[in-house]
Amino acid sequence: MSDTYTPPDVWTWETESGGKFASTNRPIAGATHDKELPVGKHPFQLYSLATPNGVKVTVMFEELLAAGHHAEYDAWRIDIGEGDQFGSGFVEINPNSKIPALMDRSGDTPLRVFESGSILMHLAEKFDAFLPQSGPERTETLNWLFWQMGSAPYLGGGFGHFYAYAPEKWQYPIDRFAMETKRQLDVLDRQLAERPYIAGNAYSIADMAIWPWYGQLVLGRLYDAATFLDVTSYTHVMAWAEKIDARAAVQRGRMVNRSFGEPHMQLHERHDASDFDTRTQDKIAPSS
Ligand SMILES: N[C@@H](CCC(=O)N[C@@H](CS)C(=O)NCC(=O)O)C(=O)O
Repeated sequence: MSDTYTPPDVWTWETESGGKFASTNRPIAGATHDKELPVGKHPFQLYSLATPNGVKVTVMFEELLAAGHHAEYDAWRIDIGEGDQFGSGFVEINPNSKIPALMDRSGDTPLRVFESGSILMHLAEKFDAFLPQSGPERTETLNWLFWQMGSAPYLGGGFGHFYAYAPEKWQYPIDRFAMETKRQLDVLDRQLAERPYIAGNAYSIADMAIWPWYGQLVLGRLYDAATFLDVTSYTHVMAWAEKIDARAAVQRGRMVNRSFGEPHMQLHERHDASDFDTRTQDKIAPSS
């Protein structure tokens, strides 16, 4: 990394920084173009993409449905590579222009919910599921939910960015964020050595928040970094990740709003439970 850069007195936005996603990065908030969002027939309208933050919420919906709750939802795909998150309709729901964003239309007045942790809490409280109503178990679940919200940016925006997406490999940031990512994995490993799920004996929104990042990391699905980070040494995280991965609702949740990977795993939009059988990309756009 060059050691000759001297920051100017005032930073100005002059050039693209390079690297993946550079073309959509901007130093200003707000909409770049007018675009209304579609609205489907169900009480919950989700606007998202199958990144780890998006998967948290689609897993929650599929878990709620699997548990018998009336949590039917329409899931619309927001292509963040194309800048859909800067459309006027999306920005009205999430002024931070990031997926996932939810419109809860189940009440008299539509309610916007953004930030994946806020969405998980909102749904958990609405359906009284995957989050104890009170007591130490509730506090512990929220401890880990908020741990994830604060920690994952070091994994994604820090380690993932410099290891996989930056235009060049620079040792300083990779070392810094690999160290922090491994420390976080060790935090989880020690926690999971003592209990089956993150917050105790019950599967909860804390697992749903943490698994898409740290579970998928140790399963080798994030940044192709499993060997580099020696993930198999975190044996309790590995066992927990595999256990969660085997859940049918998790397998369905991973497919929703997904537009990469194997065609049979991609369900671009989800409007009905039957879509998993009939509307995956291998079925609606079979390669010839
Ligand atoms: N703290 C937010 C983070 C959401 C987030 O970073 N979403 C990313 C995809 S994983 C995104 O929409 N990026 C688009 C952009 O930065 O323009 C949450 O948990 O909901």
